[in-house]
Amino acid sequence: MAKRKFDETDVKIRPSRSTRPRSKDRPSHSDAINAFVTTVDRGRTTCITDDGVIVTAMKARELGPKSVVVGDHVGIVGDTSGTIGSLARIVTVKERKNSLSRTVDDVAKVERIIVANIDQLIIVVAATNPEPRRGLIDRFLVSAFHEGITPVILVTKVDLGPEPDFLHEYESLNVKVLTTSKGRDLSLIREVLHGKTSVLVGHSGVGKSTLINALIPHAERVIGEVNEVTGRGRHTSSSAVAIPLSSHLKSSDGWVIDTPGIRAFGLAHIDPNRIIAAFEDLSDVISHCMPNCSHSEEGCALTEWAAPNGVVIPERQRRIESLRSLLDIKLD
Ligand SMILES: Nc1nc2c(ncn2[C@@H]2O[C@H](COP(=O)(O)OP(=O)(O)O)[C@@H](O)[C@H]2O)c(=O)[nH]1
Ligand SMILES: [Mg+2]
Ligand SMILES: [Zn+2]
Repeated sequence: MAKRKFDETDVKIRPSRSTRPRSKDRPSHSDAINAFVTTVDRGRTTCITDDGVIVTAMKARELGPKSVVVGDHVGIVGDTSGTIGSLARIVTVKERKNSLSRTVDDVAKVERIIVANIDQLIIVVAATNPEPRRGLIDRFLVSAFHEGITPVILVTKVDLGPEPDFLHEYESLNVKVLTTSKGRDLSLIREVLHGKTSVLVGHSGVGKSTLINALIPHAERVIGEVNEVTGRGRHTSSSAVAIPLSSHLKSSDGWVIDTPGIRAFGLAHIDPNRIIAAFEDLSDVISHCMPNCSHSEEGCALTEWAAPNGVVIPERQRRIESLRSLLDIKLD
C-alpha cells in the first residue's frame, strides 16, 4: 500500500462545544447522479447513467466494505462525463430488493452476490441440443421464488424439435413457458422484457447470445464500449453484464443481464415459507398449517386443500406436487 501523505487538513482539532451540525461534516452528495451498474470487474465498475452515459467508477472509500454488483442502483460523483480514462466515484448504493449469489468456494460455502434488483429470471432451455434438464430448471426456480423474482421458461431451438411436454408441467406453478427459434418474431418476448430487469440463465449452447443479439441490435456495441471504458479486453466469460433494451441506453425500457458460465445460483438453505410466499393464493391455505410446517409433512394444510375430504382435485394436486418437489431440492 502506498504511504499516505499528510497535510494540514489531516490534523484533527477537537472542536469546541456546539459546532456546525454534524451532517455538514460529510459531503451530502446531493449532487450525485443516478446510475445502473452494468459490469463489475475487480475494482472497476461500469455504470450507465439515467441519461444513457457509460461511466467507469470506483467505490468511494466512505462506502467501506459495502459491495457493488451488477443491477445495483448507485449514486456517482466526480468525473461522470464518461470520456475514456475518466473515473467517477460511487458514493451511494440503493438498498437491494433481492439478489442472486453464486458459490465461489464449495468447501468454505462462500457465496458471492453477482446480480441484484432482479424482476425476472429467464430460464433458457433448448427444445433439444442440449436436452433440457429438470434438475437445473428446478434449482433456478427455487432461487427465483426464494428471492421474489418472477421466473419464465424460454424454450429455444423449436425449429429442431417440439418442446418436451414436461416443461408445461411448470405452468401449474404459474410459470410462463415461451418458445422461440432463430429468425422467429420476438414481439412476445420483447413485451415480457419491457421495462423490467431480467437475468438470462441457462446451460451454455442453449442460444442465449443468439437471442440477445436478435433482441438487442446494439448489444455488441454496448458491450464493446463498456470494455473500452473499463480497459479490459473481451468480456470475460464468467461475469454478468447488463445491456439496456433501449438503443438510447435509457433505463426505462428495461435491462437484460447475460450471465455466461453460471450454472446455478446458490442458496445457503431453502426457507420453504419464502418459496410459498411466491404463491399469494396459497397464503390462506398455509395459514392453517402447524407452526414451522415444512409443507411436505403429514398434516400440512396443502394436502387437504389438494384433496378435500380425500377427493383429489387434479389441478391442485399437480400444483402441490410441483411445489413440493421444489421444496424437496437438496442443496448439496
Ligand atoms: N437450430 C437452431 N440453432 C440455434 C438457435 N439458437 C441458437 N442456435 C445455435 O446454437 C449454438 C449456441 O448458441 P449461443 O447463442 O452461442 O448459445 P449460448 O451459449 O447460450 O449463448 C449456436 O451455434 C447457434 O447458432 C435456434 O433457435 N435454432
Ligand atoms: Mg453465450
Ligand atoms: Zn404446511
